[in-house]
Amino acid sequence: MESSAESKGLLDVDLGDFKTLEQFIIEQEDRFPHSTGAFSRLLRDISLAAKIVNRDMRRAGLIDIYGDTGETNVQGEVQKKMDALAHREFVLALRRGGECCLIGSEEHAEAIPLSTSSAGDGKYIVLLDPLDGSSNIDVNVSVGTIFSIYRLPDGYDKEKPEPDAALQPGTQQVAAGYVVYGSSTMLVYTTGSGVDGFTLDPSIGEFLLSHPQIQTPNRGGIFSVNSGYYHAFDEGLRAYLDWLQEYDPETNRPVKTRYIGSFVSDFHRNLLKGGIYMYPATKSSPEGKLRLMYEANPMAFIVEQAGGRATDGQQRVMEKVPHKLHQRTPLFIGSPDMVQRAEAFLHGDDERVASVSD
Ligand code: AHM
Ligand code: MG
Repeated sequence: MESSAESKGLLDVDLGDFKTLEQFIIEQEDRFPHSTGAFSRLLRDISLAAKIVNRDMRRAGLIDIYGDTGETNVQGEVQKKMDALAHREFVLALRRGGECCLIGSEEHAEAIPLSTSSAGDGKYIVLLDPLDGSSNIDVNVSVGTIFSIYRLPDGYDKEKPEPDAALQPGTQQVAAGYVVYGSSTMLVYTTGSGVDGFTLDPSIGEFLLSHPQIQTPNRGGIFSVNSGYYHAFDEGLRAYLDWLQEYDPETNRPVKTRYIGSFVSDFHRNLLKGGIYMYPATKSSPEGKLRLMYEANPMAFIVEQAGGRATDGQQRVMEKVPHKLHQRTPLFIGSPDMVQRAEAFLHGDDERVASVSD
């Protein structure tokens, strides 16, 4: 006799054949015969910390972790309890794992050397924003973690790495990723062979491959910027924002605005749907707001691997030579045609503006 599941066609749906993040990483690693497994273990440590942060966040309203710590971080920004907690979880997981010898975190003034344990090789540097968008956390808006991974360069001692070992251009990244704690929790990362996305299945506590080989559309219908600062933007950018909002159905304008104010969430949506995210320089913040090393560079690596583009308005973000850990940068990132048009407007180049296809 036909079961009710069969009669509803449920068994045609593939409910179980998912690959876990760990299986995926091991498969990738098998492609490199000389790999030691250190990188796989490092990603495992990061994903473990992400699960712990996720767990705490899901209960944040029930336990006393909303609100501020009463401290300001190195950026002079009010530190949220969740910022401090997320920072701690990532540092603990990386220290325990032993594959990372130096951590740079938004929540700590200096890069933190980790004494490498016998557990691991300690040859990687991890730069991270443990909880991006945390000003949104008390009101239940999606936030995220951003991470960027480098190798410890030759000439540095992994037992005592100098903090400047972290100051490498984004082109040197070995991997980069983010976790978005949204309506579901997703981990998205690249090692330079495309971008893969994993969704956390809370019932089994595993990230499962749900978005293989993400490609961002060449153009999209969304722009994301804090337009409250419109009058602080330079002329070229204001012209671009005006252009996006003109009525011209033939070129699919006006373009919709979506701005959560949580970079990971804005970026994730635009990556999947197509769009541009901008955090430009303003008169009072000529370097913009976002941090080069653990916000802009990792997202630039991801977007480029997904077919997109990232610039500071003058140059490719990943080619910028960093001079300090908490350096800021203006950022224009997303679908390639949209970013190219933004660049043309920023340069006041009418010919280039006209040459970008709609
Ligand atoms: P944070 O790392 O301290 O959370 O700051 C970065 C955040 C981004 O997530 C977000 O896109 C931006 O700051 C929002 O800034 P603003 O409120 O100026 O628009
Ligand atoms: Mg941030």
